[in-house]
Amino acid sequence: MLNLVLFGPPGAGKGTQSQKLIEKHGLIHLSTGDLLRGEISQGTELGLEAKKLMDQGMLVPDEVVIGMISNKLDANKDAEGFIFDGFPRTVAQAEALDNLLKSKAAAISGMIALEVDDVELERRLLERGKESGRADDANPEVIRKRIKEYNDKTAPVAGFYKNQEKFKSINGIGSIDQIYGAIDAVIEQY
Ligand code: B4P
Repeated sequence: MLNLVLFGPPGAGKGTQSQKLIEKHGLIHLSTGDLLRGEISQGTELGLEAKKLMDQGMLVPDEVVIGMISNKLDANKDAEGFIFDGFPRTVAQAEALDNLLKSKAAAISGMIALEVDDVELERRLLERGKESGRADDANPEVIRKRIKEYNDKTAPVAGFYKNQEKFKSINGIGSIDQIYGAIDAVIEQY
């Protein structure tokens, strides 16, 4: 099984690159951001609670996203592998993911981190916000809050995978195809 964590700050290109990777490698794409937006659009209780936090640029509680991922793993028992996009976002989520995979005799193959500076992140997200209708992309203050949440709570997740010698970082600035090529070169080594 190939189980990849695509890592990076908001707007780094995780969702964009995931789309290209699933086409080539036949993996199941698990984006907690997409799953949460699905709950919001269906108007579920979970979605209503998550929306309040997401609109302020804050992370949703660990137990909510861990539960969603656990359900998706159970629903895709025969998958050849997964791309985890936007998950894990805290060390507690990373520990939970390791345990979930262990219980299925599987493990993370590696984490690939996309490195992009804050100025470029803000530019990309504001650009997307003009068309996406996403409240969290429309407001520079909310974008800065998301980047702060990333630095405070998510950046330490890199250390978790470095300790397991599963961490690789890539320059996330350049054309989408260039970056995809660099990611694919890392995947070839797994
Ligand atoms: P996500 O949906 O994960 O949102 P994101 O980080 O903004 O997405 P991503 O990084 O994939 O965007 P992409 O680069 O593809 O999360 C949203 C919210 O959900 C979080 O703030 C949080 O509240 C909540 N949440 C999600 N998961 C959670 C978890 N595990 N725990 C707790 N809370 C959670 O795209 C950005 C833009 O850049 C696009 O417009 C794209 O076209 C553009 N772009 C991409 N690559 C480019 C390139 N190379 N050059 C120029 N532009 C590029």
